[in-house]
Amino acid sequence: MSSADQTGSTTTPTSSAGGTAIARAEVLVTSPDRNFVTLRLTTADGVVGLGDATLNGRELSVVSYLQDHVVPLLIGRDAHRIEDTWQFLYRSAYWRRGPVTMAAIAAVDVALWDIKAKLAGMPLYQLLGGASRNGLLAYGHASGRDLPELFDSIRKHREQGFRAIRVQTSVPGIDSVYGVAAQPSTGGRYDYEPAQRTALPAEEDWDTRAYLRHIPTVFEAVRSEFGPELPLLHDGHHRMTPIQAARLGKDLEPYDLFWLEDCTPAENQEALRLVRQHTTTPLAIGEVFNTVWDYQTLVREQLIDYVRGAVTHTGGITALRRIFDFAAQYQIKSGIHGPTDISPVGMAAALHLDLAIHNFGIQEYMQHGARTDETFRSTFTFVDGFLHPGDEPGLGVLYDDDVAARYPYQQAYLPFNRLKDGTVHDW
Ligand code: CS2
Ligand code: MG
Repeated sequence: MSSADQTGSTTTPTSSAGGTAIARAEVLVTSPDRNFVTLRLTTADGVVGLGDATLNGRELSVVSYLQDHVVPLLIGRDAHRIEDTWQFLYRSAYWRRGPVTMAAIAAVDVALWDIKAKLAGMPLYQLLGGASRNGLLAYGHASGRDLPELFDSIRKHREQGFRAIRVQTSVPGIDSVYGVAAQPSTGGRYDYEPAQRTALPAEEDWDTRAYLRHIPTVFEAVRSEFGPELPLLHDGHHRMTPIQAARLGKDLEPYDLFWLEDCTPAENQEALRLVRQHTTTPLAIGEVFNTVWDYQTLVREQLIDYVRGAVTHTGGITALRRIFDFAAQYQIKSGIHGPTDISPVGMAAALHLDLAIHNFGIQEYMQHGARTDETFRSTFTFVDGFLHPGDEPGLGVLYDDDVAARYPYQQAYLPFNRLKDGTVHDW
């Protein structure tokens, strides 16, 4: 059964917009290697646009938001009116922000940009101002349960062409740590996927003191094995307090990180002042944020160096572009979120935006599995460590309904953490 059948679709005749009126809006759910939610808009003239609406572990909430509340508003609207549609969806709901709302708006926004670029006969980045560079530096995810396994993973990534590498390892005394692949990658592809297809979320354990003691020793070993040149990144996944984050940033300074990501749960933006006062390790934040307001203090006070928002979770290209333009005034660069839970549609949107903006920093690239690539056929390339969105009109992604229909939705949860005494901790 195709996921379009599962969630239904709506078709109405065209309105005054004529051939560019949105005639059909389908919410598609498929689970090739993991769950993906895609919005497909079709104009009266038959031009198709795709938008990613995947919200890891909460996928069906966005399906409902789109299906029940947004699709009926889209039918008959002129697909050309991207800004007006964005403002209408954001303001008319009255209830603002939030990951479900902003993922739904993002899907509409990206699908409309896809349509507009196809109508213009240009790759989307041309409509965003054209290319500001030739290719996009990407970082891959290396991990290991111990140093030999980690070194092996770093070598495999370098063989694949990666010129920047995120490093995550197990920590002695903790059973299961964020970002460490359960088994070493066999085909060379990093296969860590935190969401698990289970009825309930898996429970993991955590000990911040053990982590803080261990991580600097890992980076010391990696630098002495691979030398000073290779850009190295690390993700703290929101687990530290500001003072703990300050200490880690300071301890990592000798190893010259490209960035330390999500050192604290950053809803409390002011808390980053304390981290910043103590360390020159560059900071990246924002994968769980969904509007410019989440960055207001972080950017204006230059408390971070990289904005990590995803096109998919930040209201689309229209909204993320504004966040980047705001950040640019403070010499803050982009580092768009690109894990496997961003679909190839969301990834393609990110690459078009990356190519066009001036303050591009780096792009996360985790690489989808073969079944996902078969479901979403995309034109983007990864050559010599650099990504490029390709030059097909639009986003450059095709959704194959027949392949998608083979992989029905499966319930999946992200794991969660408890400290040794049983207290729930940030994951
Ligand atoms: C992450 C993600 O890519 C990253 O930096 O922190 O792996 C994140 O855990 C998932 O996207 C959650 O959905
Ligand atoms: Mg992260």
